[in-house]
Amino acid sequence: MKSQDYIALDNQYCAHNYHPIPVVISKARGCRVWDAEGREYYDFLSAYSAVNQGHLHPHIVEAAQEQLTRVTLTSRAFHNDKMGPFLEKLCAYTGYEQALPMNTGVEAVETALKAARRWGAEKKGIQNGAQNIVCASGNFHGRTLTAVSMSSDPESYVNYGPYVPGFVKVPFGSSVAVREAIDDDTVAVLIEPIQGEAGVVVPPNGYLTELRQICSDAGVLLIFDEIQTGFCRTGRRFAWQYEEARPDIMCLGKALGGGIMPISAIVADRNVMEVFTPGTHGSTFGGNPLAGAVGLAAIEVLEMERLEDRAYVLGERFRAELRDAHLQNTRIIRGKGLLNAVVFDDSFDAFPTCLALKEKGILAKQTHGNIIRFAPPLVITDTEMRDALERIISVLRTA
Ligand code: IF1
Repeated sequence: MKSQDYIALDNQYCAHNYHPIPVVISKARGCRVWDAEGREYYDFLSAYSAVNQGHLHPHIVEAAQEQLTRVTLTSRAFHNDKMGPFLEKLCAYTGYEQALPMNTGVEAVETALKAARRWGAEKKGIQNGAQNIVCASGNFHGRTLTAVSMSSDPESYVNYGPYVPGFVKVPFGSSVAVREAIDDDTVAVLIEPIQGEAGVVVPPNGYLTELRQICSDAGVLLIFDEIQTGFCRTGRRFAWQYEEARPDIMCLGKALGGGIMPISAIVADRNVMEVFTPGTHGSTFGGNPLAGAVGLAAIEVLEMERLEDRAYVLGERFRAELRDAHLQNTRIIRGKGLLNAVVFDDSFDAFPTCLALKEKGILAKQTHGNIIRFAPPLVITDTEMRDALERIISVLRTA
């Protein structure tokens, strides 16, 4: 079959909950993908930062293949011999005492919110039902009813009511607004260190540190959603590590799965994690042995190849070369590490530019109409980056 045949099948049998770029990927390796006709592209989306280690990294594939000959799913009704070593590595890599393994990113967010609400009731004595959590306008935390109840993007929440109560939204980037929103019933503050879907919005320097101090002073939990910014994407292991702002809970996902399968988790110290007692939270697949083997290998790749350093250096070069190109209708070029975005004039529709990028062998996706996110796998080589930049600049020059 040809690409258009696959697209026709998708249109016929899949709900139309996306408007994809018209390309059909049938093979991938590293930072490159190939379509059904064998045409090659650079992947500059990385499945929304879930493929930081590159497509089909040999070390991760080998771990998956080995585990597929042993056992893949046991449920947490029994122990297995892969979850413990995986979570030991995850806790060492993140610097936290414990982890709670789930599957998708939004499940990690839901787990963090449940931990915070229960911590508030049981440790702070807040009346159950009165707990509130401060979040940021422009946030994206997933697609469940709780997550969209926090959203300020109508596309995410319209007609999905009634909404989950207990969230107080404040402008992103203002620590004063967070301090003023906290009251006696506040149990936590939930923030993305860089807002991905909002268009790679980087907060002012010091914002994360101020949030840490405000939460410590007020006795509320600081939760960072590092599902998209985590695991070396922004040039540090985690985006908050550009500052002194260690959160009480980190939500993790995407690249934790090594581009192979959904793996997510929250990490926290025991004083928070102990709110979960047997039977009070769970998941059929959370902590399964295949995820344990894959997640461990995914972290090993980040360490062995020091991908945070690579992301930092290549990201500096990416932004510098785009700025030096003096592209006429791009207003802002922003990001950290290899999580970057080009912001066009407000009225600009970036979808045709994404189509032109595709014709030049670059796969990227716009967010909110006038913003294109550029996020290649962190294993992209210097030569590949140079080639990709030439193609991107040649298209943006005529956008
Ligand atoms: C879509 C983008 C959107 C996330 C953060 C939690 C989750 C995500 C910071 C939930 C997921 C994905 C979801 C996907 C598009 C993509 C995305 F920002 F990455 F581009 F939508 F905003 N926290 N982001 O970014 O993780 O449950 O999906 O594993 O829903 O369209 P998930």
